[in-house]
Amino acid sequence: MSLHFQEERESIARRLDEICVSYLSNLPSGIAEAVRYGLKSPGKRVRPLLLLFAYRAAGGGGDATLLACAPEVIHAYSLMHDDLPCMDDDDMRRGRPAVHKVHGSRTAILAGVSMIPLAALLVRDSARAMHLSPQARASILDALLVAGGGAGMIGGQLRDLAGEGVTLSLEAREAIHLAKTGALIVASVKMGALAAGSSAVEMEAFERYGRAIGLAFQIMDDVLDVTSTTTALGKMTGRDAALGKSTYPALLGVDGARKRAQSLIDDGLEALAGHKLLTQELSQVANFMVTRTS
Ligand code: GRG
Repeated sequence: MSLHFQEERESIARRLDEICVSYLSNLPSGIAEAVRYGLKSPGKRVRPLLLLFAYRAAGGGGDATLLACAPEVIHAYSLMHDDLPCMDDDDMRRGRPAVHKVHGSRTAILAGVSMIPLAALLVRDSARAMHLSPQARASILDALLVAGGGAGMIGGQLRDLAGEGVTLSLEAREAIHLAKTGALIVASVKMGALAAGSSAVEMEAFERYGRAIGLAFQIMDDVLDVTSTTTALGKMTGRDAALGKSTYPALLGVDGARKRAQSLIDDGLEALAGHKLLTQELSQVANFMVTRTS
């Protein structure tokens, strides 16, 4: 994993620790353990970083780390469910046994479901601590819940599963990526911008950036599934081919997929630059998304 953004990752890790202490006490201990295991395993924390960096780029000056953990909680639950035998059936995640391999499938399902209201509670409490208006709080919650629902991540996952063993067009694959992975990435960027009080025009630029880098991120995920190893990636590789998925590398070749991802990153950066919203952080995190090795 890259050493970029170490300070921000540490502040997110501290917040995740606090969340595990303060928010899990009313769950049965077995479920709380599974949530802790899934949440604190070593992820890249791309979504919280994007939220924090968008917040700062939009002029936010407060502490947005608690809010930044909300999309990470939704992301962590989606990984726990994605790995289940009835979904992608993966034994390894983030270099460790998947949650269901340690805690069992029933506990992994219940723990994952408990993380959806947990994310909403984090939005409620962080909005209060940041003194956000009721309107801003409602828009932030809306962005997160819509992205995590049928029009976003869940719908994308369903269409991804339905696409196994079926030859899809590039457009169909792009729509799946944008929903399954892109929606939560766009939401993270938008949540940061909304918390900082961005105008409608700025929100459009942030959204274009989020869509471009979200799609590029999933394209590179598919590339790494072909080019990396299980040890380097911390999860099983070669899964897409085994499941018969029409991925970008399958449709464009590895080089073609990489070029497409890079041109999306360029487009995302241009969208922000056009509105004087492009910071070094947002540029670096976008580039990290296509150069990462795990
Ligand atoms: C079963 C109710 C129910 C819902 C399932 C499983 C699911 C909904 C959705 C999964 C969608 C999914 C897993 C999308 C993420 C794809 C992706 C790029 C994952 C890897 O993200 P990284 O690289 O991972 O940011 P780290 O480990 O760094 O956090």
